[in-house]
Amino acid sequence: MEMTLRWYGSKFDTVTLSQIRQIPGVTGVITTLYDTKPGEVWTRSAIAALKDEVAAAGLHISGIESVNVHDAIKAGTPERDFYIDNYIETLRNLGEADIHLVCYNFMPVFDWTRTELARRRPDGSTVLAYTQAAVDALDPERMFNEVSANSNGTVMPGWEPDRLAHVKELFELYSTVDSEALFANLKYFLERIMPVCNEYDIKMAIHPDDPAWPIFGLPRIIINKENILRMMKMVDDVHNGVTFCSGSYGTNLENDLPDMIRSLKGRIHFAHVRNLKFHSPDNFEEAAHLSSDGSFDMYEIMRALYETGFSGPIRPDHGRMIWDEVAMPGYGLYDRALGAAYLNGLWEAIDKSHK
Ligand code: DNO
Repeated sequence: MEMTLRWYGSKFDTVTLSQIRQIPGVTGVITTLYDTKPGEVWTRSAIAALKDEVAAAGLHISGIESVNVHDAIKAGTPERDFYIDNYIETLRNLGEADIHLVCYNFMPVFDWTRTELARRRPDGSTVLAYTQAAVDALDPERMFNEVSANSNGTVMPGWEPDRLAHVKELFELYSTVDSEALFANLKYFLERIMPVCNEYDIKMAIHPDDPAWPIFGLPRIIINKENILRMMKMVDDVHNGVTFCSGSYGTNLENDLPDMIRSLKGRIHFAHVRNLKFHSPDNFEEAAHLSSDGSFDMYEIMRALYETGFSGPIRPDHGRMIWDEVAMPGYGLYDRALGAAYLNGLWEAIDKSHK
């Protein structure tokens, strides 16, 4: 595996490349062209500039998170072929730039969803948290407003203000899309992009839906072992793979995370590893990465990745806000750096115990 950190680009991130360079064991970044909209083609010159900037800091691009999928593709509207052609062109341009990993998601309307961006924990840190009761009490528009108002002046991925303007239309777009239709639209998309992925050896890594169940009446399909195996089989190509995100699949306590990792052997191309602390099955918060701080056995998660021969990039995921840092919720420097060090420690111990 390669330890990496997510970086949103110098215009958007409070964390700098030179800070990332000093986290022990971190050699790459997972990045994006954050100001491109879903459906826009990523130009070769923009990709080259991003690559050069990262290289100048002594790091490299380990993968892209995300090339976002336009809602026309997810909803399967007549315009989808136009947007898929654009997506293919972006993939080709990334492949030409020697970039071989793309994380994306297939969640209708919303990306990941939390109901609190700064829940205080006993140690004084603040974390992202979720309660189903809060989602049930909110309408999506208010949710967008609250997220924008509480993101410390940053733009949260998936909660870009210009999406708010269209939230009603977006809901309308999906009014006839149930989970079977969403599966079919995903299959259509994957079948069309697989040739370019094969040509350039680009591994597509779908991110799970977070939380791993339908919200606001919208279908969600990348939620459990059964569905993800169905997806792997429906387009059975190694380039159709997975971002294994412990914090997203882990929102549903019925998901046995190490077992899921083992059953996806060879198809996990990217891993987000973080811990959650549950108060009840529908009230949880994002803990420090350590097993002892949350509800998951992080050693078993790392061991399953190790023993299935996982060789892709891994990144610590949402961190707590600690030491008075002001940053995008979940994406400060300090706690993610602690997370990277902890995950590297687990990996070293697992590696040595296997030798
Ligand atoms: C949240 C992230 C997600 C993820 C997308 C992938 O912190 O893990 O926003 O990047 O779902 O497209």
